Amino acid sequence: MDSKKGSKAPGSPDVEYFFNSAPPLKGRVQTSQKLKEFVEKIVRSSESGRPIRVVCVTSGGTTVPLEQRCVRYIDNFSSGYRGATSTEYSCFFYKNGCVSIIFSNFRGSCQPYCRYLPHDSFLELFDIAEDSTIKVCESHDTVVKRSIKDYRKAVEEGLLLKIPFTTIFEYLQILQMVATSMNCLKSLGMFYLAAAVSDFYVPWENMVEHKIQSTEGPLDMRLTQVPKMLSVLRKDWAPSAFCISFKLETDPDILLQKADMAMQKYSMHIVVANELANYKKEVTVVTSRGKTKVCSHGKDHDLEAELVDLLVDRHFEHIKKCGSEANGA
Ligand code: 9Z3
Repeated sequence: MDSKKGSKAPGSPDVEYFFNSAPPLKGRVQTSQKLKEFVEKIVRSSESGRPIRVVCVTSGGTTVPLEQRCVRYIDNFSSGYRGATSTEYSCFFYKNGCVSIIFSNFRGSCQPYCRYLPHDSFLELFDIAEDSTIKVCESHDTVVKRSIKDYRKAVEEGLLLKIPFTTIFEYLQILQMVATSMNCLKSLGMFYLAAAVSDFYVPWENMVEHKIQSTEGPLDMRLTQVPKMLSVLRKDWAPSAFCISFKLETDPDILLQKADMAMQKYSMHIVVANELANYKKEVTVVTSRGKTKVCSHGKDHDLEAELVDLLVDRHFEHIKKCGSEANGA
């Protein structure tokens, strides 16, 4: 694909180049203000003797636009179910009130507190009553009430902040903002990076403005590597936070080896390895201490329950370890 301005992305992945050349994040000022208020409230509560853990959950795929006025894009596989479900279990295992979640998800992907809602369209969910008002069908009544109640409670009590993204540019700019604003929470912060992040992208300045025309023949395109932001997150953005990343592979023979590599290369505390063919049934939690399999026990059982339970324990150990290191123990 020809460069619009004739400039080239660097051959090697480059963090500075990625951020400098990315299109400015829409609503950056508002998002930054919301984040500031959310974190400040948590810091105030923690100072008054109620330490609150904060988990940043990322969820869903990320798109890579091929045109600036985007008609076509490359996508990564993810429904957002794992992130949304894990958000709910985090509130449960940390106990509501002692954790707040920053949920950054792909627009349109699964949302927390919605997984028991029927997948039918809204047209199936509601009825028109005799007096012409809209009411929820009786069969869905309980589940809708529960979802609304749980969701409103989480938002009103300041336990949940949602920040949506669509493109890889938005995702990484948001991750940087969230991480730097969580840095003040030190080890109380945790990152649960379940979003499926593209490894390749077209730099904005190399992207054609208008829709690519098929009349120009077959399309040759060179994609640039997305710089590995996990290292930057660990080293610069939030060095004391507890970091969990996910590794998705289709080849079971390389999965665990790749997860080990990711852990060492990006200094992750935990890598959760999963294989596309059975990712809902089984994951392997990889730590420096060893590997633990977490499995689902049947159709109606989410493995995220055990997974989050285990991760919450590990986060508490991390907080304790950082506390004793700070006290010179
Ligand atoms: C995952 O592996 C998630 O578990 C799934 C969840 C995307 C499989 P769903 O959203 O699926 O419940 O439908 N996320 C992968 C994260 C990722 O892209 N990791 C990169 C990699 O594998 C490293 S950052 O290379």
